[in-house]
Amino acid sequence: MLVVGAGITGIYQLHRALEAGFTAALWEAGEGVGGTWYWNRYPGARFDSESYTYAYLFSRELFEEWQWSELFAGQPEIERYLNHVVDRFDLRRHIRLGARVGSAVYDEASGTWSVTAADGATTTARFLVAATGVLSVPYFPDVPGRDGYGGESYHTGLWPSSPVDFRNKRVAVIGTGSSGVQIIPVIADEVTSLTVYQRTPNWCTPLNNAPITPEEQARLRTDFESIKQTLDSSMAGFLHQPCDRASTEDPPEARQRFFEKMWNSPGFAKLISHYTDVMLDEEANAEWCSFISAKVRAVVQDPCTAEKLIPKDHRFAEKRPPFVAGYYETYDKPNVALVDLHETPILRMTETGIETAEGERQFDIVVWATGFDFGTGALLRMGVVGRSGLTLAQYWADGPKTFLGVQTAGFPNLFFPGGPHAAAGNNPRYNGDQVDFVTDTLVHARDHGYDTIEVDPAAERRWTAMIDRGAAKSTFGEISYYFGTNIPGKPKKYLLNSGGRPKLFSTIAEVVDSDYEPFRLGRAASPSRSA
Ligand code: N01
Repeated sequence: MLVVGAGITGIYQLHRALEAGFTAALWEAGEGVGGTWYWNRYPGARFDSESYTYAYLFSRELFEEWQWSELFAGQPEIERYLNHVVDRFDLRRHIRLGARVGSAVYDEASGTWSVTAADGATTTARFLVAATGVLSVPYFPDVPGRDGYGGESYHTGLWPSSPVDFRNKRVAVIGTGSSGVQIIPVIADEVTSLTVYQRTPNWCTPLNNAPITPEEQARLRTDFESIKQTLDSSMAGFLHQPCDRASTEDPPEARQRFFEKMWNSPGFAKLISHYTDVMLDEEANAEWCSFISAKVRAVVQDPCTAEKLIPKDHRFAEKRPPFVAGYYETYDKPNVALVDLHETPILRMTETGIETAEGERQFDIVVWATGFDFGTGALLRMGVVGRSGLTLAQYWADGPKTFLGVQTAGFPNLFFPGGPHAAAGNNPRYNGDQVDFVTDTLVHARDHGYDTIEVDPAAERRWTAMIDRGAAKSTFGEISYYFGTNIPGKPKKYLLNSGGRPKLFSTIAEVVDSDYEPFRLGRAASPSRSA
């Protein structure tokens, strides 16, 4: 097996493959392991899922020996953790760094994949597992003159490994998604001036991070089994428990108290443990949004700036909401300015800065916090060619088609856990479920003497239709990058599994019960047949 990508999913896939007795190697484009947590090393990058719920759960010893310092760990600690896992399970000798896959071509006669990296290295694998992630291709908007800008320029998702010196610099940050709102408050005090270029404000609520106390560390170790059980079975892969009532069941004063409780709750509790109607009912959502707006107005002293920071075009959770620490407070600092791109759009980059309708501002550093080509970006850049010369780019020209978000018809022995049609929740939990399924499927094939496996097109059609039907009912709107709408020219298709984790679980159970009926198992150089 060749695994591509040494992020959370790829590392786990490599471990599971070796444990199951496969010969396995992993190629990674970066010069270190960690995937998202290697590339996104910008100041302020951190988890917004609780550290121990995002970490691996396959080894109790690992869980017990690694003590997270904070409820929501920062990027350096996460990168250290992933390096620890790689060494702890003796995976490093199977990993080749600096190997960006540029071509992967299926050979029907042998049932294998020929894989070539950008540096010319080649290998052949029977099974190719692209653990290339969903947020791994940074997006730079096509701003005229971008290449002619002469200052320092960084994308949050491609951050250099040597620290960027922000001291005494005039800095621009473009974009106010989860990455932008993390970096902005962290660099504001270091820089001479910070100008934030915001197109769409987000509903930002506090992350409420805290150190993990020694008592809490001890409790986590004792509770490992119950934590694991909850995380393995919960709908979105979190420990947060759903609320037992709708907002309409509480009188107005009690609602305000509950909103305050939500405001002070950690991270995603604000989605999962909120009133049952807040994500579904427009009025309930609007009342929660009014509560957040009042918080913003109370913090941001300049009323004009406060209004610009309050979303007017989308509900809470219509886009993936970011969680923040000291974000709104940043705009009260005298060296920080907000440029509303709806009022004054960017016209072009100059050699020294950014020109909008209000004129040019000069910068030493421009930070692009402008997001990613979500879901399909990395897979479509891997030069994947399946059976009969069909490219993945051709097959997915109108959007991804998958079964369980792990395989696509016409591309035998290729799997992509953690790719399009994957998680809608705490990613490592969902992606781990997919890795387990892929590994178990390959063990099943091996045990029955098969060496090719390919999903039946009918099963793929059913799964993809289920995703499209569910997308219409999703909390996320078409304004969200989950529909691919942030990338010009990308097909507007829902890129998560709209059936969620329960649908993944129930379909996997059906697959196993039916003896892998939705897959065609075969022997290379022999006609494929249904199992
Ligand atoms: O990217 P985004 P991100 N001119 O796409 C703006 C995860 N994550 O890197 O909204 C000007 O959310 C764009 O504006 P608009 C998390 O899943 C997690 O911030 O399109 N601006 C938007 O403001 C997250 O959702 C953590 O109008 C332009 C921003 O760029 C995902 O990564 C931390 C523009 C892009 O926001 C992506 O977050 C960080 C243009 N032409 C990230 N084009 C955790 O806490 C785009 N923008 C775990």
